[in-house]
Amino acid sequence: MMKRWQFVKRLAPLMAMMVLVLAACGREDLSTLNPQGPVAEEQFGLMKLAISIMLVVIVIVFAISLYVIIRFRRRKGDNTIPKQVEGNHKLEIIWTVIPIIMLIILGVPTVQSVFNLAKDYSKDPDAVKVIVTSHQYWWEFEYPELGIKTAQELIIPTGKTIAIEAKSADVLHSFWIPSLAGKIDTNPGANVNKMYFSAPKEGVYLGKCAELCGPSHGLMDFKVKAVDESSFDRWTAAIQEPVALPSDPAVAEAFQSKCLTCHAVGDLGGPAFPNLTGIGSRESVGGILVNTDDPQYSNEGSVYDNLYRWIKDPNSIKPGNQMAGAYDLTDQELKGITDYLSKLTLDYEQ
Ligand code: HEC
Ligand SMILES: [Cu+2]
Repeated sequence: MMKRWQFVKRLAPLMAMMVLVLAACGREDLSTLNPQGPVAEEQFGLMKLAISIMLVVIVIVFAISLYVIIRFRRRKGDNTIPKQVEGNHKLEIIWTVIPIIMLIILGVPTVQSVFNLAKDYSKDPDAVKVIVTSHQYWWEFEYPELGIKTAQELIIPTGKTIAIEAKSADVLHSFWIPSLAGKIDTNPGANVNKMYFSAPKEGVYLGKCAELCGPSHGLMDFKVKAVDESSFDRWTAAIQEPVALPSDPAVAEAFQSKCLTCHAVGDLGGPAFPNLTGIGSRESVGGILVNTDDPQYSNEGSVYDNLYRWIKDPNSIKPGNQMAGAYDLTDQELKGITDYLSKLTLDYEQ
């Protein structure tokens, strides 16, 4: 008996560590257990139901086992063989019927939710439509009705239904915002997957690629930023404004010939790569370097620092990304472009 307690004691630190590790995941809101919108709440409800049913089963089975083990244990000096029993109709019916009832209790709401969450809002005039295209290793967000294309940060108005149509530009990825909605695969080719969600509360929600897609799969983060409707309207207007080139002609030249060959800012440049309009006021650079001056986040820095790190050596941040090695910058060009981009902000929040 003593030994067993020591075993539990030894296990305790490990358990405590696991609690800490699991709690640390919660900091970034990468948890389905902290739903922030109706879709995630519905999914969480199903999880709770399934876990409750399993808990009831576990408790009853363990209680019966314990009772039997103790009550009918072999006592000292008792060498008789107990009565052998084979088959019991009553018991067999009970342990067949109870699981069937449990499966019905679990199955009916599950099927209901499956249909509920498969609703198609892509033709709903009140919904905000977004075409999501995944790339190795970034996310493109197009608002077809507003004529806007942006990247890495999905700005949405609170309370509105967001109708997502998702596809991939290269390999299979999966679009997942744990605290707002379940995930859907983004497929290469013509196959478009749909889902919807909404965020009643303003805030920044972390999104992830949930399908192993290459060496930087684990870094393929994005943000969903929910703002009130008037801020959203200001954002949609601001992001469509023309943008001026860097004022220093040498920096402007470098930016045009080395960056705008791929990227767009305002009405300049190409549409195929992440649109950098407003990059200075985004929550992150590359979806993964969080812009903050809070020393609590050790791996992150100010917008300027993050842009500098990224532009200087994108491969060191996201190995194998498509920008790596595409250009050479002098120190002066690097600083000039970083400074320019860090001030390329959109003023839409109150
Ligand atoms: C060959 C095309 C290409 C060129 C040239 C290029 N980039 Fe990029 N850039 C990309 C791609 C692709 C990404 C997305 C990488 C990822 O996250 O996987 C990116 C991402 C970025 C990001 C992060 C975007 C975001 O939404 O957070 C910044 C900032 C950036 N590039 C700046 C620059 C600058 C400055 C230059 C010029 C010095 C440049 N890029 C040149 C293709 C290019
Ligand atoms: Cu991916």
